[in-house]
Amino acid sequence: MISASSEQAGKDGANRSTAEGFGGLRVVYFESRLATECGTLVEKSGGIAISAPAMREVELSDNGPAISFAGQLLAGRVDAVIFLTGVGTRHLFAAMETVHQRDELVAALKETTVAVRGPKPLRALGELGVRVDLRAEEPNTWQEVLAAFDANQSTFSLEGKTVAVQEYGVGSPQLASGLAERGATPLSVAVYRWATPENTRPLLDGLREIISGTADVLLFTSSMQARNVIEIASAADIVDQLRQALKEVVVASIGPVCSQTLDELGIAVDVQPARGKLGALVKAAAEQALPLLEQRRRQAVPGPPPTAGRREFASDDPEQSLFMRACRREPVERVPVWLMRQAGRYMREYRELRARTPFMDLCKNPELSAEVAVTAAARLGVDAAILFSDILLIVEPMGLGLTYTRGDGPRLQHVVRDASDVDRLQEVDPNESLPFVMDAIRRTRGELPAGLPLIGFSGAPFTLASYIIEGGSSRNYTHTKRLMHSDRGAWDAMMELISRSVARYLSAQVEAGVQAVQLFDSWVGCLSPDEYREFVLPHTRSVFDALPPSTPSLHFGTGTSALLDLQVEAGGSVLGIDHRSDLAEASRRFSGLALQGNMDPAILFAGPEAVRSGCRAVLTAVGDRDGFIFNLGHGVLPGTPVDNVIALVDAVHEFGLRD
Ligand code: 1CP
Repeated sequence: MISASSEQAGKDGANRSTAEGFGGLRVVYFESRLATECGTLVEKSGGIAISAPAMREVELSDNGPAISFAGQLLAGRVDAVIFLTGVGTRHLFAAMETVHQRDELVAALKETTVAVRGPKPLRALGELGVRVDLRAEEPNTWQEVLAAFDANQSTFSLEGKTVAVQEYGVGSPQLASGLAERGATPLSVAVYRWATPENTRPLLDGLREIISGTADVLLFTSSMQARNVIEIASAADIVDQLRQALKEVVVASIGPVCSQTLDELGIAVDVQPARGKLGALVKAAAEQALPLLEQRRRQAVPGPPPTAGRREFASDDPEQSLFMRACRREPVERVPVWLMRQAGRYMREYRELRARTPFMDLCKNPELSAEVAVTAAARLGVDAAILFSDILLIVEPMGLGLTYTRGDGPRLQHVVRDASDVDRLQEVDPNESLPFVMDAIRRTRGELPAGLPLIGFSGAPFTLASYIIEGGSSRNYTHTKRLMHSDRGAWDAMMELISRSVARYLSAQVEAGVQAVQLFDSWVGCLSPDEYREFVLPHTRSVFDALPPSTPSLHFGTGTSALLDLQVEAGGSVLGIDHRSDLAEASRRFSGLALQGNMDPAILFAGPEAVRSGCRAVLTAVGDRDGFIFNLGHGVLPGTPVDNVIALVDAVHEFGLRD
């Protein structure tokens, strides 16, 4: 279980079949005392648990006076109740409601005489549905409370009565002795504050997740949590955004009292279990969340996605699009923008699909992968779509076996470590063994607006080799470098086989209908320039040389400041620049080439203003050069607020205009 702030690791890792329960949806829960239990239940039901405690932890025993008062009240042993403060009244109810139903308490209070000291407890009782019989005059001190009883002596005499006094903070000894003087037995009901938590950061982080659209389900386990959520959001000045965002998530409430409070606060409840128990709440939410989200999506999206009209297409010919013209270094009216990993877990639409379908199934299902690619492009309003697939699918037909596991990311069943392993590697005929990719391209192309270009892609030979040898993600690439430096023959044979497969794969994608292709050499930055020149460059070059010359080819790597010249030598008509490289310098140095990049994807976590200045900095670095495509320096990170991504695309549309 994780707190809202620290949840990060493994979110983009694919998981196995999750067709049950929450299926990977992100569930924010506000429970404090039973936070651990709640988190475990959520995770067992297939959800990603995000703890956002909305109340300070209060031991049940601290509320002994409140609980024992409730017992006496329900047993008919209390004749009158005096409520002194509004907040105390609410806290008293919150404490009593941990054991009793509000309806019972309100009914029992009807049998007593209810007095209030001033307008605040009067309002609180009004909200709770409690009738008030006596009201103290201004200035609302204990004296006016006693005076109110004195004035109504004919209808209610204090003589011999048990009078409960709700006390909050310091008690009121004068009121107690005044009651005793009139023959009553005062019963002090001390209420401890069910305060907002001392450290509100996890709660605020949780609220920000909701606002940025990265949370899917909320679990409220008490009324006070709902009040505190609104109180904290108001104090942080995010209450309006929160209210707006609450319409998009599934809200689950533990029972009728909590639901009523949510309703009073203007928060619509979607799920309420028959039994007001934590387990029942999580179970009901897990069963209903996905169908509810899907139903909402269907209602909200008649036909094309709502933002499909976010951009206009100057032409129905993708070859004439801003993106393609920028690839060819022709003049453009505006800098085009698309984002690596623009479709992924940071986007709610994707998470909903993924909750039902394992990642690999998604990649192998042309309808679904087209839906993901088209939805992402439309939602963001970008100038190019990218095929939805993964660079590693090609290793499966090489005979290596591939699975995706949550947290660990991709895993290969067999790895290549020596020459005999290399001998067993199979070259890939993409039309035969990856036909679903070609189907996905045809389908995506058919569903995209006609003028919007579609980018195909593959892993570059080195990055694929690193997975093939390491068996998954790696930190130091020790096995890879060992093979590279110890068995040149095996290394070259492997790189040649991979390169031929990649070249055929990309050419088949072009035939199937993509307008451009990108080669992802994501991990090549672990090499020195000498290593790159010696062990990688010729192979990468063989891929670019085999591609149809009229198709723009984008060559991307990360951590490549020292390798850029060599990458240019290896080929590609557009060079990708990551955020750690100096874009202005690259723009001067590679004036004969189109460039793509390079805003740091982490800036997308810093809010719309930071995003706008990050965008301007990138555009300033390239000035008015022809041949520039706005992108990030690496892919969109998991957990990125989708609104900030949209703000970035909008900013490029605004600042990227050319004369
Ligand atoms: O839903 C899930 O849990 C799966 C997460 C996921 C997604 C959405 C993976 C697993 N791959 C993808 C899609 C993907 N991968 C796309 C298409 C989406 C888009 O761009 O809009 C693309 C282009 C990739 C490319 C990719 N996969 C790269 C190169 C890009 C880069 O970031 O440098 C790499 C290195 C991969 C491997 C991979 N696949 C998936 C993960 C989590 C990883 C990275 C693991 C690692 O760190 O080694």
